[in-house]
Amino acid sequence: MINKKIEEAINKQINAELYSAYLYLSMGAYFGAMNLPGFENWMKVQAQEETFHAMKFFNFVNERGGRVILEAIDKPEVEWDNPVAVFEEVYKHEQHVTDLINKLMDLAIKENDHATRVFLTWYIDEQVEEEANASSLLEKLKMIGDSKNGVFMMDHGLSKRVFKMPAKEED
Ligand code: OFO
Repeated sequence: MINKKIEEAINKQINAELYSAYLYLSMGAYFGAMNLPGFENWMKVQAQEETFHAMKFFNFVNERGGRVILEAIDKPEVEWDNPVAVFEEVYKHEQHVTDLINKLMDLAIKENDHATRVFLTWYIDEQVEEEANASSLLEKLKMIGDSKNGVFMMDHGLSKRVFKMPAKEED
């Protein structure tokens, strides 16, 4: 049986992950309107990953005999000044999510909840990757600067991204 404090904290994190999905979908819509379908695709795949993160927490709460409570999701921003501004926000947002996951881990340790502690290590690793991806795309965009050619090349590269279910979750 899951402890109430942990259940509440995970329910909040489910909302944060779904907000992340919503934010990235909004960024995808922004890129779609800019005629950058590769960037749009990257954001849509990112939104799928965030939904997966939320569902992994959702299933964990259920498995441990807890109750998932879904709250309203905040409205995300809809406009940015340019692609660099978008990826600055992605990077900042992922650092914020890392902080949330670290706080969840602190709570699991404080509450002696070993199952949650072990479960959260997946998210700790995932956040290292999330921050690295955001930071590397941000750096690339900064290097490209005002070159339209560079942005179109990058757009082509990002159009190849597909959502992959993490191997352990497939069966
Ligand atoms: Fe769920 O990792 Fe991004 O936000």
